[in-house]
Amino acid sequence: MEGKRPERQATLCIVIDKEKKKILLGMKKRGFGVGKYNGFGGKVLPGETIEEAALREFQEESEINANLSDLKKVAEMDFFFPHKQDFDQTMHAFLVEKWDGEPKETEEMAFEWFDLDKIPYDKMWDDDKYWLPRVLNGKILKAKFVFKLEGNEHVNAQQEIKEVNSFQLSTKDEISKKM
Ligand code: 6OG
Repeated sequence: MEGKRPERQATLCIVIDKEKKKILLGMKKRGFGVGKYNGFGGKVLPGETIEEAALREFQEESEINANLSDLKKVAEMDFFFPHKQDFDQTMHAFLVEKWDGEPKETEEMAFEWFDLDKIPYDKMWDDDKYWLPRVLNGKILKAKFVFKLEGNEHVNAQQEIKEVNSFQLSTKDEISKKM
């Protein structure tokens, strides 16, 4: 997986209730990916580590509390949109299996719990069906997805996924170099 990586860094937290075998997804009411089910996340801001941004965005969007130590990084994915390069971004995905409180609908997100075997991939980003099942099976992944436009939809045109052993925590220095 060589080559230039996106400058923009984004996060995604995926909440799993292991006991009930359910996943919590939000329907995005505005912004990038509106109308799609997804986990919770957004852009990394200057001065934040990726993990800090992941926790902040998660709490802002879901109003659920979690601790940094309960975020487990499970994937790092580079998304490329050759037809709209402004959208290019690296997304850092985390699993959250321990949290406090109930999700509350916010201005940005409405919520739904889905059985793990009934994840609505047809209403999610086109890449999710490739990586999320593997992450839910305990794999840790590095991936690259290239999208193309079909009508109004960004569809996956090309992909590369590889398994890794783990990720190191990010540092502020490493991120500020990219901003
Ligand atoms: P704002 O820029 O609106 O946050 N995101 C994606 N998530 C998935 N599952 N697949 C993609 O494929 C995605 N591209 C972006 C990152 C955007 C949120 O959407 C995620 C952020 O959590 C292309 O603040």
